[in-house]
Amino acid sequence: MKKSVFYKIKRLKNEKNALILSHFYQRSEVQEVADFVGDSLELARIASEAQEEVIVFCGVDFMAQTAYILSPSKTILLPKTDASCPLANMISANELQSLKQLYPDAKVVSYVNTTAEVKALSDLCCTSSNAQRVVNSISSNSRIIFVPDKNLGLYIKEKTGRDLVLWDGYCPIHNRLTVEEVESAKNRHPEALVLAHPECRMDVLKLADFVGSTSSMVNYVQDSIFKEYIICTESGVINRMKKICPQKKFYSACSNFVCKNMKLTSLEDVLISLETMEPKITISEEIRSKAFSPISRMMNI
Ligand code: CIZ
Repeated sequence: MKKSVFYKIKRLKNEKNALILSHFYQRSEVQEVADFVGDSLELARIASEAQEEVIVFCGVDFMAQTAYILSPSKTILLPKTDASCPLANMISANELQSLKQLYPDAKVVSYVNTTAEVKALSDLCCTSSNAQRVVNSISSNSRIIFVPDKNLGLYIKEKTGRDLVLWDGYCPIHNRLTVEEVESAKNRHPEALVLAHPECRMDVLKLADFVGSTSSMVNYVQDSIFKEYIICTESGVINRMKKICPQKKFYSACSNFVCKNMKLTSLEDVLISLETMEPKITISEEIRSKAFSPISRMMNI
């Protein structure tokens, strides 16, 4: 940990009345300097309820955009503008528009990992922790377009029995985890429970003892009496688990379970962002207000 940078950030944060939010997948030192560490929705909620007018969002672009959509009067800083989510970029607004034309009566549920423009064309948003509830909230007569993650979509399809129209999007990091890798981790750690994120492929999910979002995995390890876990999601979340359960053991399901976009933000970037009050997230009011509706509908479910 670069101590001088860390303390400069803490000082500047107070001077500028800023709040630092970090996603679970960020570098450990960035999680350490943050006021809150969480999933994208928890962080967007914290941002909207915060007294501070400046939010430094350490995550990827769609997360900072979600915070802006909920709190447009605040200054939302994303220290690295090139920190983007490959999954969110797998469907464009034009592609969703074309899909909607094929199924004009369908309701559109878009995963929170989407651009503001895609959210603006959606009826409801969902996260990996509430996708099942969101889908179940839609009348059983309605067809549902679910974008962009096909793995999460297949999992929700199985859980709800609903006939979802899926898109061929995926998180390249979760999607590349194989059954062989999980089985090899299980052989090395026979006492460990397997916790998997629903962005993993179905054959991997079948091997899991628990499937859930990052926050639900963190809550699970905190509440469970088991001592060892194989974690099938981006390895950054293991920092958090070790911090809250230092007596338990956590193993990444494979050797390089790392999202390079999530690891782009360094402590120096956080400091520069606080010094310059840049780069700021902005979204046109037309798109922001349209994107607000599906997020707020989700929050009311
Ligand atoms: O919504 C999030 O924060 C993501 C990307 C994953 C999760 O499961 O929390």
